[in-house]
Amino acid sequence: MGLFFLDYGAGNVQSLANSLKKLGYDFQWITSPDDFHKATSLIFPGVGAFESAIVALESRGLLDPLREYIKSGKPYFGICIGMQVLFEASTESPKVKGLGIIPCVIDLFDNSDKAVPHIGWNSVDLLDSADKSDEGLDSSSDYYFVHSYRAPYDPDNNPATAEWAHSVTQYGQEVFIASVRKGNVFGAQFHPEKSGEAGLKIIAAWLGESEALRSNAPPTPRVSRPPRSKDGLTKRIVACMDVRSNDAGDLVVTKGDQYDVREKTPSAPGKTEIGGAVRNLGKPVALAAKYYAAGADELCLMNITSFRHSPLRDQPMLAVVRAAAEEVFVPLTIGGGIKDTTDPDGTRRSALDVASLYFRAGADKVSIASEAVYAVERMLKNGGPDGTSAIETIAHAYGRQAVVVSIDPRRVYVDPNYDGPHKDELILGKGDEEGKAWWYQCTTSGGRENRDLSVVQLAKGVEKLGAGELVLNSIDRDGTGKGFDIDLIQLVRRNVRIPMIASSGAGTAAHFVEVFHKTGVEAALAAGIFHRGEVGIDEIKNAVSVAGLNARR
Ligand code: 1PR
Repeated sequence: MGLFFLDYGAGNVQSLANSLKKLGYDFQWITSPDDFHKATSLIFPGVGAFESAIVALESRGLLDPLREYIKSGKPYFGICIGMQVLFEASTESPKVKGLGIIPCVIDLFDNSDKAVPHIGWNSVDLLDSADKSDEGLDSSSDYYFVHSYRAPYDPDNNPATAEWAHSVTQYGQEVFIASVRKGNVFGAQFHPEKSGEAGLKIIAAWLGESEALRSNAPPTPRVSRPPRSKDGLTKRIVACMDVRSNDAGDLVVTKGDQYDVREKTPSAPGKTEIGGAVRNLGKPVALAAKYYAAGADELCLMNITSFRHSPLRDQPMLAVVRAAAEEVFVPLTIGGGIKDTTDPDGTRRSALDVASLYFRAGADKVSIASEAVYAVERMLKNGGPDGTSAIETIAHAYGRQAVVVSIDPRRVYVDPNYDGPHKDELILGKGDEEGKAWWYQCTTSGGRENRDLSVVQLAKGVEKLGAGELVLNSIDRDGTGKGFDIDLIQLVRRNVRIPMIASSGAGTAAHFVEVFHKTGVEAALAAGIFHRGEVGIDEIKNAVSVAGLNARR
């Protein structure tokens, strides 16, 4: 079978390649217009921005051959942007046009009642169709979505588009098209390659379906599907691995207390290192595979190693990402060192180049910490964004959903009558902390440097620059097991509309329920309790479900 992949040069196509490898299929890349003639099946796994995809296809002379291929009746499977390009256009990029095969314009989610982008695991409702093909989709499974723009499902006003709808999903009070299917065309807004075993089943079903079975059954009239009181988006449980080289030079997963990753006693008598040896909690790839099997909804690998000065020197970390991406089929975020760098041979690499290396290795999102602080400081000084920051350049190429900002704030205790510049963000302690007052200061370099920027200034600033999501750490709570810093998380939640991952301090399953109930964050992350085997991911999901919240099934 001539199975081909269309890669327009942006987006993480590696994940899908890994899925096919796992399922035992070989494929080739479309590199020139002629390849479309050789293809008997085509998958277009687009991730990122609509305009980047269309412009890249056009500049490589691939847009018209793609349209011809689809019209020829040969099997096509578009994922995310690979589905969206089938539409007329997207309000994301008014200057470019889509293929115009589906008569509808893709539009932005409304963020007045929910965080946008829509990131996470959501359920789908399969619609009845004349040919009865479910394409391996299952209404009792959840699938991974990551997008800000969607095709509305509106059979009353746009029946021609609704005819294409194969399944729908609800986010907030909006019902949108989750998959399309007609004749030789199948498309999914979600990412089967990142949707665990349920997603692999879809890919396997599509690859296994013979061409003869791709019927041209008459379109089925669609009925409206009014929004239900609650959508199916699940609260994500994220496992984070801080990775660095230990004193023997091996990359290990480590974990600090308030960001100090060394044992409290020296590694050997007479050793002169400050503190003891770097804590070694296991091998990154083995732990990633373990957390995937245990049901983690998402994984983070934070590169906190000391040699992340250049991508060339970062080959061991890239190898870790590559190997982890072959084992896990849920989203993988890579952080640490996403900035402009210079290789030892003098080659300059932009933050976008560095991020691209990670995306190519299998990362789905990159996480930026120190550079995000500097970018917001620059923006505040210059009075606006200038388009050059890592956040802006990476979001432009890969879409804002691929850019996470990791925030490392620390409490600054002040007099309760404090009247300084951060007085509007002052927290007055309650309970055990009665009588104390503090604000949250941003830091860089893993908490080593304090900056004159508050957590609210940073969060609002990176949202403006185009970040798609926040990981909100707390240096004070990190590794303590005392629970998430609810005051901090509520403060930031009130000030931004992008999704947030609460981090630092988880000690029990009840802490997850507390943070979801009290702050409404979309996801919560832990490290130490997982590495030490103290709390299971299933135990947390169970507690979340019992508390009446959605957890991935
Ligand atoms: O500044 O863009 O190069 O990114 C560096 C990244 O590395 C930042 O995201 C920063 O948070 C992280 N980092 C740097 N130094 C450390 C360290 O520990 N010495 N790790 C570090 C931060 C915090 C979380 C941790 C949670 C949950 N680790 O990642 O996983 O606090 O822990 P817990 O559940 O055990 O409480 P740049």
